[in-house]
Amino acid sequence: MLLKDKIGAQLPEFRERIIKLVRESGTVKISEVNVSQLFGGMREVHVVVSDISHIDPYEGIRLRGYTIPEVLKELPKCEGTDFPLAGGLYYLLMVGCLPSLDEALQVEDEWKERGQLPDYVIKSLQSMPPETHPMTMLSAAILMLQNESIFVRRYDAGMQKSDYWEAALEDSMNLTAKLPAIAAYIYNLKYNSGKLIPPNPDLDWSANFAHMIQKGDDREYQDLSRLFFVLHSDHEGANVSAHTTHLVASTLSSVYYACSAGMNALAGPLHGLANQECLRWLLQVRSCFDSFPTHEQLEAFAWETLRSDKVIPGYGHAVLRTIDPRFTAQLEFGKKYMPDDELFRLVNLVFQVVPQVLKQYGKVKNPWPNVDAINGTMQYHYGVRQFDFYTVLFGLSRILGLTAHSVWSRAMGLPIERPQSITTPMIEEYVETNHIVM
Ligand code: CMX
Repeated sequence: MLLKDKIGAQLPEFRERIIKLVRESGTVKISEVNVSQLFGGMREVHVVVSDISHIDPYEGIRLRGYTIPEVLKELPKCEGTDFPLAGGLYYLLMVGCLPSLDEALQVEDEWKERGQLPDYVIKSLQSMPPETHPMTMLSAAILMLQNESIFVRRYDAGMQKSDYWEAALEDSMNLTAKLPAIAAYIYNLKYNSGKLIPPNPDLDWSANFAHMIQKGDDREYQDLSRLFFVLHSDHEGANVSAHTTHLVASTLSSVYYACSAGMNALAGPLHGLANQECLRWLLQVRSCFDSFPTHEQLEAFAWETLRSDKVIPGYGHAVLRTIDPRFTAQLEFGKKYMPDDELFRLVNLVFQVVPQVLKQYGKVKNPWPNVDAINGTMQYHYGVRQFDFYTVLFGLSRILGLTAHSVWSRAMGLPIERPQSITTPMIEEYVETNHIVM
């Protein structure tokens, strides 16, 4: 397999670098933690190593060193579209450098060979109550695939530690190959014909998802899928879903167990679910006014939201301190393909108004839009209007990053993660005995 060969070729030198770092500089301090950070969600504490991506607060995400505009420009595309192949993106995340078109297509072909869904997954999804949240279905489907784990089989047969990453890669390829069909089937079961639509072998991973939810004829929606899946693929290694996945996989649970856990984290309203909350908020704004709101009306509505002790979804970020470039990329798409769409115009107006309101509000560290401020609007325009499904789209994309982190964690031989907790009296005592003014 191409990815196996490419990763394998880097490993001897990479492992040497880590051994040298730990041997020669093992006691050098990288990060410290203070009392506010302990009670404040460990913001800015470096807790995990990952080379897949990194967020610069003022520039946004870099995937293997490339900014979002660079990734969109440089990754290979298939004929007839300006948007990258997910196979090329996966190569970039896994291998660390840009692939050729041929290499990107090899990953796509590998996915096609591994995409078949086991019958028991289909039947289990069918048996779930119709009101089940689609994220529950996604997480459950991934968990069920654990049954297929090559890692588990090889581990039980006595696999050596230095080979763990290869088995994790096999599982990752199988899981990522199957996930578009799973996500599409969840969509069809809940909101469409209920049909299991087979993938079209002539289409790439992203466009195939569009095809399997019966939007394959819409070239613009195919392109939006290609864009969306690149933009949401990774957001460094310590966000909640990535860190959850990493933590679970550090016990040598398989990629399936770990990614299912990661999806459960993504399902929270402060993380991936903000997607659906944001569109709900925009629709509330629209329904509140007889005609398109003015600047002043929207400003008053935003204040109303804040006064009722709610957050304005799609704005703010734990790490970013600038406009999310993933928001900007979709804004550009919207300007080109849906400039007159009413919700899209509303997204633009909110973008003009809300940052100023949040700045006046005072306590928000980042008043700028994150990617969720626009995601739902794009989908809504093309008729994917079931907003509880939006986090599944996010999860389908994020699986690329989660699995890349997992493979590399095993390749680096990282141990089980086990930080330590501390009690409140212990902190009080520590502060007291060190005569630190509280
Ligand atoms: N509207 C209102 N208040 C907000 C806010 C927003 N959009 N963003 C932050 N705040 C508030 C916080 O709730 C916090 O209030 P308290 O001190 O009363 O608890 C205060 O401002 C400071 O928060 P912060 O340090 O700026 O932000 P956090 O790192 O604590 O939280 C995030 C980050 C994303 C959870 C927060 O900005 C938020 O809730 N935004 C809206 C939901 C959203 O868009 N989530 C998607 C994020 C993308 C992702 O990671 O998936």
